[in-house]
Amino acid sequence: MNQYDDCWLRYERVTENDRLESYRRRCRHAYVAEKAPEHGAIRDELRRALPDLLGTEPHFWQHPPTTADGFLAIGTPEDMTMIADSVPADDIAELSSGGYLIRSVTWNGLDCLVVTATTDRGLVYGTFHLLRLLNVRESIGDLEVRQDPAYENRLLNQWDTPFHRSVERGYGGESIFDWERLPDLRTRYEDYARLLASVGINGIVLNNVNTTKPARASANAAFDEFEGWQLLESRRLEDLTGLASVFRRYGIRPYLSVNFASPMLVGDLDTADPLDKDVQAWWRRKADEVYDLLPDFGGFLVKADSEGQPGPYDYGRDHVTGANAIAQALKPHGGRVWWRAFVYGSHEDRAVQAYDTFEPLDGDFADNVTVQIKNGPIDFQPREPVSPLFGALSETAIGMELQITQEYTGQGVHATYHLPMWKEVFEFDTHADGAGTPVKSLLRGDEQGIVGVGNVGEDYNWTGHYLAQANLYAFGRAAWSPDLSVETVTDEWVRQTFGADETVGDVIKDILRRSWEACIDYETGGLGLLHMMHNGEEHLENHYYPSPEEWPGYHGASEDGIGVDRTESGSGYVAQYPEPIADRYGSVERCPEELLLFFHHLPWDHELEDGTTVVQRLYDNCFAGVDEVKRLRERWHALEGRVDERRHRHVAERFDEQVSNAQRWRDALTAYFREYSGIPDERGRVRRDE
Ligand code: GCW
Repeated sequence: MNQYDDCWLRYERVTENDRLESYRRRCRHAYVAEKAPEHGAIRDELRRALPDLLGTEPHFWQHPPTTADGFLAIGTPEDMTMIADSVPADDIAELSSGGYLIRSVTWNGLDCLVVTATTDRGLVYGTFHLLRLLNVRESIGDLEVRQDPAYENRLLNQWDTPFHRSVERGYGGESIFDWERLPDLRTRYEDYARLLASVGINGIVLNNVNTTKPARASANAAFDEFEGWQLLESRRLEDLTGLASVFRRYGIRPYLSVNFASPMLVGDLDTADPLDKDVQAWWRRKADEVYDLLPDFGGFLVKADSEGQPGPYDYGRDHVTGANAIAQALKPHGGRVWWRAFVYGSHEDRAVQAYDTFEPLDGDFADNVTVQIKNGPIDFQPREPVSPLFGALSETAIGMELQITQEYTGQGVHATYHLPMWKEVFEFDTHADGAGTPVKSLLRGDEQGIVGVGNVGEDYNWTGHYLAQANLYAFGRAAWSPDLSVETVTDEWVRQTFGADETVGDVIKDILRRSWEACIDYETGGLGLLHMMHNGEEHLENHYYPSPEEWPGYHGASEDGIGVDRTESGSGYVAQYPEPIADRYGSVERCPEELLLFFHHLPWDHELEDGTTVVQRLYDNCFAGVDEVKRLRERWHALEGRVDERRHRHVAERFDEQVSNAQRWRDALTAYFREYSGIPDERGRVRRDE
């Protein structure tokens, strides 16, 4: 990675003298365990970071140094007696797997720093945490950091399409995985593993959940021949071993998306019926083979009976039967099936489907099945209510799927920061266990966790847009600790990525903080409308441009009003929530304004709380969104000369495109609302579409 494109892992020379001196005293000499692959990764990271930060090569000692000023010691107490001697066993014993402790200690009269954990992976996280502290110039003279991840599973889902180098909904360029050349490795794999481990991600699903060509016409011709299921073939699995070992050094376990019909596609059976004994035996043999090659394999991710992917319905079976047939094969190896709840069905209102399908199955899934649920009931829209499945599946392990990539939020062009949205989701009170049961409290435990659909690709800056790197960073940090505030995470990212200049930091934080609401305003009008996107033929147009006329079912515009009635008189979706949520959303008066038209179909001139009509608010919000983006662009422009030219120009150009696209959204939406409602904008800004 070069200095512009190493995202937040930039190690710039410490110029503040007192800091430099104290960092050198404790970190120039290092005593690091040497037993596990993770220890090698730790040493490599120190070798990269310390010369850049401190201006001197680290000296690695084979035994605890006695002549140095002080030193950095990294290992478990079992690895090194120096650590066992300097940190009381009880302090370490309580750490969870993945947790770590960083402590300033005095040892043999020397000022030392200890990074310790109960697992090697914890040491990796602790090392990156320490480097983060150095990167943002924190004092380390009196450190006492204790961290345990909130969730056991913090997974990245790559929607990379093997053998075609493309990434479904990826806007950062082609897939970084060069499947044809495996087992050959690229240094980019290691850099990617470093980025992921530095924010605590511990598993990666290497391929797209769409493992066969969807039955519906694909929006991108390049997807038309993909055959992701082939990764389960023996020769392909063998090719994966080297790639897996790169990730293993960073504590990241490999996973694969598999096709439900694999026994027929990969094997030579003539059925994939989950109740068929040969099918079950086939899955067992395949799982044995996978674990033989990849001992730390995490499990299979399955998209079944959704968007053309095969599934148990093909055999008249339900999702439990389908998932459990695969889970039994992974069970002896400690592997897990991640079974997606993103399904369609007979319901006219798509929002109803996931709950309607999965809630009746609660309690029947095998204990090594995790049901993976998107944050909202539709599909990663700029804003949706939280899926009612959170809280409804009390007897089922669940995972929450978030989208890091900006499929519906401006793709690789718009600056749209997802953390504020995720934070809202984490904090949403499901009332599952009475008041005070936020989503974030429902995902703990060994079987559960957080999943993010990734946003990296071959682009030199990884994510297509420099500011989109923040979404990847924030995902990892939020999956590690959903309690961290938006302010804290954003501040960490900005300081590491753009340095210590406070003006720069403040502006970028402000841009990020405001970007999501701005996007909601110009892409939806902000009252809970969604999916007014163009489903264009061109890959990069798909879900990018406005096209409210294309999917009227999603927003319900008609001459008499707008919005979708999801109350009892409509699709009944609101009843999937427990009280008092159902009551709140079901009432026009009490429903929060930002979701009003998601739940209610209302007359265009319906008056909102402050007396403004629905249509006027939609107009106003669309205009406000554009005005906001223009302001954010100005703020960025003012950083010229304070941010390096390369990144400044890149983001400035993106902002120009974003402003013009936001205007296009505004004009298309407001003209559409004007046309249907017949009500002019009070402020005379909206023209009728001729
Ligand atoms: O929203 C849709 C996306 C598809 C995606 C699907 C899913 C991977 O537009 O590209 O397919 O969701 O989540 O399975």
